[in-house]
Parts: sequence; C-alpha cells; structure tokens
Amino acid sequence: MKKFNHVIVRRPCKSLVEGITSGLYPGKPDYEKALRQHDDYISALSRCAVDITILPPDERYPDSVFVEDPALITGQCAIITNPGANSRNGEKEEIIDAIRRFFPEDKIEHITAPATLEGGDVMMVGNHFYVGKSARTNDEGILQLTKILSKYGMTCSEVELEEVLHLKTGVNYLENNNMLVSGEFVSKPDFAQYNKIEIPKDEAYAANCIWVNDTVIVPEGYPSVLKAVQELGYRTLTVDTSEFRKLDGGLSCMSLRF
Ligand code: CIR
Repeated sequence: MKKFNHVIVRRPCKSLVEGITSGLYPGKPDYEKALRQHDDYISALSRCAVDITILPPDERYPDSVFVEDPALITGQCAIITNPGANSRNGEKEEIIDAIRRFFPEDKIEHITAPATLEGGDVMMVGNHFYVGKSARTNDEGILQLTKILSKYGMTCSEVELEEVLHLKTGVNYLENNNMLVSGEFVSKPDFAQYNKIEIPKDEAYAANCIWVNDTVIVPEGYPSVLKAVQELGYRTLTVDTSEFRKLDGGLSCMSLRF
C-alpha cells in the first residue's frame, strides 16, 4: 500500500543545543551525534519509496529540525500553521517555499493569529484529523483548522491533552485501523474504535513511530514496541533518536510526509 510520495526534512542546526525542552529526557543534544542520527533517519526514509526534499539548517531556529510543526499537509491542501511556541513561530515563513514546490498557491492555507496550531498536535486518519488542544494549539487554532478542512471535505475532532507536549507524542496511527496509544490516550473514548496497541509506560517515547508506505519506523531501544509492531505484520526499521529525544522530539516531528 502506497500513500506517501514525498517527504520534507530539515537538517539540524548547531543551535539545536538551545532547543526547547521539558527536561523529561535530561541532557543537551550532541550536535555531531544528532547529525549522524539525522543521516540515519533520512536513509531509513529513503528505503520507503518516497522522494526526499532536504532543507538546509536554519541557525535562527534551534527547533527547526522538527518540520512537522510549522506545516500540515493533507491529501487536498497544505496548511501553514502558526506555532504556539514564540521561539518557533518564524519557522512558518521558512517552510513555505518548500511547500510551494508541491502545492499551487490556492491550495496553501494559513492558520492566523490569534489562532495557534502546531502540526505535532494533528493526527491524520484518512480524511479525518484529530487535533490536540495543548499549550501550543488553542481553541481558535482548532476552529480555523476545522473550517479549512471542511472546505476540502475533510473532518476534524478535538482531543484534550493533559500530560503530553503534542498529541502525537502519545498516539500515532499506523494505518489499517492500528493505533499506538500510551498514557492518557489508552482510555480516551476518541480512539475506542481502533485496534489499540498499548505502549508500556517505560517505552512511552516509542508511541511516536511513523508509518511510511507499509514500513513502520520505530525509535531504537524500545524492544516491546518493536515486537508489537512487527507482530502486526509491518516491515520495521529502527533509528536512534536519542539526541532529539532530549528536546522532546520524536520520529514524526522530523518530517512532513505526503
Ligand atoms: C518543541 O518543544 O517544540 C521541540 N523541542 C520539540 C518539538 C517536537 N515536535 C513534535 O512533537 N511534533
């Protein structure tokens, strides 16, 4: 099953070490190691039948490697978000040229102030989008997103977040009705209809896996999650993301897949 043809990533910048962190995973990222891990991430993606656009590092934005947040790409349109983190807000201006390579201007939508929204809070399940209300995504952001999606015949529902940074920090869809759920998402009625794969607490970070054309990329070092995903029948690849984890970043955060 092929769904994605394109991936956009941005190389980590040296100022990555100053990126935002909750401190949940202590330590400062090692830049050289982060670069090697990013190389490995790109090479895993290149094994999933997609073409990859690699954007240059942008030192002005320490968190700019996390390209998932300033844009959301759907089957019908691209949406430039309005990141809720002040230090990241300008990233929206820097992603747009890459988006223009794939979408005409009339298919590029914008979330605008006072609305805030980050792509990490949005999970696509077919033509439906779950959106987390978080410290980064506000009510107005959800409202604007809902209006944009409905214009293209797509739907949206809100999920209240209690513990995690972004929605996809804790829940990710692997297609074929399979959903990885951790922590607060295990019992949320929003996801009752899916085949839920419950992530053990000590492997919570690995709830953030990505499905790319029937391959699932799993972060390295999470054996129970790897086994569970393999038991679902997917081909798996693993990538070490330890340096990005120190900034609360996971596999989905580092690419736009469409
Ligand atoms: C941030 O706090 O914005 C970054 N340090 C991590 C962003 C992770 N992105 C994501 O979950 N989509």
